[in-house]
Amino acid sequence: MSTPSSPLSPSASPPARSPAVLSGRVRDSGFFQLPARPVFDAALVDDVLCGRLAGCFFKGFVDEATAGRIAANFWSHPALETRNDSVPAWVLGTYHYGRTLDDYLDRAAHARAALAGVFTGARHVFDEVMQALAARLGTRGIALRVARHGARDAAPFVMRSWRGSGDFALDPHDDGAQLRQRAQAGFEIQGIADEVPVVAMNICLENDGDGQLHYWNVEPGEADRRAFGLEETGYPYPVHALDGVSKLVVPVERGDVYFFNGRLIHAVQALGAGHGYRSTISCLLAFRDPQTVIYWA
Ligand SMILES: O=C(O)CCC(=O)C(=O)O
Repeated sequence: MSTPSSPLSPSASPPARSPAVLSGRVRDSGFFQLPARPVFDAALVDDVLCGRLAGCFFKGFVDEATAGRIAANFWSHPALETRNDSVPAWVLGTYHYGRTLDDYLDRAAHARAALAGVFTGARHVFDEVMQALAARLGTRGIALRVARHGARDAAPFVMRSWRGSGDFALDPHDDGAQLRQRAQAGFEIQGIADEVPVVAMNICLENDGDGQLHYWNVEPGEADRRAFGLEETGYPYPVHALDGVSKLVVPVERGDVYFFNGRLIHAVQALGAGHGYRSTISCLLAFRDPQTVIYWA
């Protein structure tokens, strides 16, 4: 998640006459679950990618020493950036949201060395997750690869620490709208069909506050987003528009790796007064076609 800052980017402000309540697709209780497991299980992630399950958490995937080392590498990295826009965060690497395609791909190429640097002296936990998932998908003849545009690769992941100061460190949003940004026409993620889950993957390296994941059982479609003026951003939905929508609130702890269908509205709770940081490595994944899953940040 990130924020548009250029004139090419859409406005994140809802129109004056946005409806009181957000409408969208509501799922049954068999789907709308975020089970937690003690051991990584790529079969569950496969279920999320295929739309059989909303999401899943794997507790303690990253040991304390590794998490601490990656977090330290993040905070001391010379390429660490502070965002002061409507999605305040510290960021290492880049993201496609709100950028023109050329700008994003240039940044992705430049970010590669910085991203490798976060694993100095530590397990490469991102590769571990992707290799386990690739092995699982491979048994079904499905390839897993980074998204691309011609010969240029997308950013494989981004590391960030949210620092919003209201009720949420990251406001309610959906991850589907960003596949429709006009400034990225032709990027292969734009070919992902509307009914295909867009799966957010997060690895939590530190969280010394609240920072729970709030996950609402509503998936806005294009018309629902349009009613709030959020066609290309999916961000931010006003909290009052989610009144009465059923919601899961799930603790996120250092060491967790978790996946969820980002087409449903979600947010990150504020850390709470006096608390420090909640830092994650993150990317999005989706079936591009029946034989290929792609990922990008
Ligand atoms: O940090 C999280 O748990 C969720 C992040 C998120 O919603 C996003 O990047 O769009």
